[in-house]
Amino acid sequence: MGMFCYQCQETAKNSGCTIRGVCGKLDTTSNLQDLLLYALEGLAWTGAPIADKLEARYGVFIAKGLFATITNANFDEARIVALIREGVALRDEVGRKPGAAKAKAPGCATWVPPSSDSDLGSKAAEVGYLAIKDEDIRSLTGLVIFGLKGIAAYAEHAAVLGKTDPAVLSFFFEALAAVAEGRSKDELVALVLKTGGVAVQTMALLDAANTAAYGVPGITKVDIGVRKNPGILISGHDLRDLSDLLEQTAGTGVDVYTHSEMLPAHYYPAFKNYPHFAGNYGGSWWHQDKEFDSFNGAILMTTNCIVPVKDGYKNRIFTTGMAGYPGVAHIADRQEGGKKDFHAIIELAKKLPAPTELETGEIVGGFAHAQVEALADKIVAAVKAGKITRFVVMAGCDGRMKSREYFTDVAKALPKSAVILTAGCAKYRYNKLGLGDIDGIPRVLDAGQCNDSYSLAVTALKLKEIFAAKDVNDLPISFDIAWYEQKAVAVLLALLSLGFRNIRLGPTLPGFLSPNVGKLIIDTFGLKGTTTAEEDVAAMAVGQ
Ligand code: SF4
Ligand code: SF3
Repeated sequence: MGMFCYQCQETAKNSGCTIRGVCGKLDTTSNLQDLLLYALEGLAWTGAPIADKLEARYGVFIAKGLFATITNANFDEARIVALIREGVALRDEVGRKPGAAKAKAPGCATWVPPSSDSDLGSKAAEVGYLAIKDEDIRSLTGLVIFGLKGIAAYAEHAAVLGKTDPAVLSFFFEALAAVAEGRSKDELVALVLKTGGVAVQTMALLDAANTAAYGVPGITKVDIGVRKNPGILISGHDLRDLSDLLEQTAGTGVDVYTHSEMLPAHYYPAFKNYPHFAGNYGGSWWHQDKEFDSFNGAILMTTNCIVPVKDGYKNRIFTTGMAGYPGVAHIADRQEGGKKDFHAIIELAKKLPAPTELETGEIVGGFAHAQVEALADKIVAAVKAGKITRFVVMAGCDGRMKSREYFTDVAKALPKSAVILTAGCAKYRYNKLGLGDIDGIPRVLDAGQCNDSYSLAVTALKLKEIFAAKDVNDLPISFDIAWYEQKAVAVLLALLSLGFRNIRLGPTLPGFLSPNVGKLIIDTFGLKGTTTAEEDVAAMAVGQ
């Protein structure tokens, strides 16, 4: 049948997956995801003229729909089909009022889906990225859409905690309506920049939502060993799911462990009150095929990254929220104001053996902006004394490619006077190396999940203030970012919009950047690809 997807760093030959995703996504699933995007564009175009008057649920639905198409979030075609049909129904419910806009309705605004689900996929070839013939327009459109997907994930997490920002929700309508109508290169460049600004706003919203709900993260030691009780391993980014699960597992004899992107949950005061919140098990997302096996207990995926599920744990893994995988039990959404019902996973966990030990020891994290500010005096003194000579922001994602060993090599090769600021699952490339501390300040400061890259930007801006620097780029800060999926695209656009320049991005530059668009970004923002650890560490030492 064929497909085309080039949204992530592992895309085939850094140009596009065309037969089956490197991530395991089938061509049929990929095409349905393209069609979901088309349905969301239809809803966005129809609602755009009245976006600021629409109930928040329409914008939140767009966020959910976009979130479902993020790399490694949802492989379940039945769920994608249901979202397509709901998107079209919401579009028709909103209805564009006559005279609301002079523009001719694009196809997505009038498309009537066939009644049979099996006929849906064939439409995809007409609406996928390759339908845009000009490669620069396609590239810029991709940048907007992929950035928007990342924003959508963060907006959805905030919405789950009861926080929405009308400006962010309106932007989903504005941006997708623009994509539906088609724009010139210049207009798309402006839209890309605006997407970065909205990404900042959304991460700030989520930061506020998380801290309002669960407190301000602080320095925390997290156990990486195991206990003797049966356990549930929770992964992904959704803190409210964790909160409900911790509450419902209390006193059941089942411990709760985090995996991958859920590790930073340990830094929040609200979760420290649970004695059965045992620690973190294993590493980043792509190790799950082996680590879920040896965990022995039940597993809960709240968001991406889920990878093709192995038989060894197929019967003890559950998805919830926007995550999905065919044949895997899915835990339904909570009712308004209620809690999710984790009864089934808890009952299963009780019958399963305790986890097999992978390692012992502790890792330290919790350096979100408030905690770093609390340490500001110490940090400033270390900088003034020449004990800290450089901060290297190494936030982002992890991934399977061998070339990502680069990030471990950089961490090892940096001078002992360099402090690494991190967030996201990229941290697993160096957070267990034992890189030591500088006057009690750990050399790896983990701010949290990928969305907490916002915290790193706030920290950098705070340092600018403290050192009375004219430009944030005059500070001794270098950026060496690992990217993989579309949240990292949102984070990158956010950093560019905040004025950070000369960012290194690896292990490859995005395959969706056409030569012209790539050159534009390189020339305008000084973006560069990673080379070798030795070369890049030497360049960063002299501020390049
Ligand atoms: Fe390929 Fe990445 Fe798309 Fe998966 S998400 S199909 S690996 S480009
Ligand atoms: Fe990771 Fe999937 Fe990007 Fe949230 S868990 S950073 S890849």
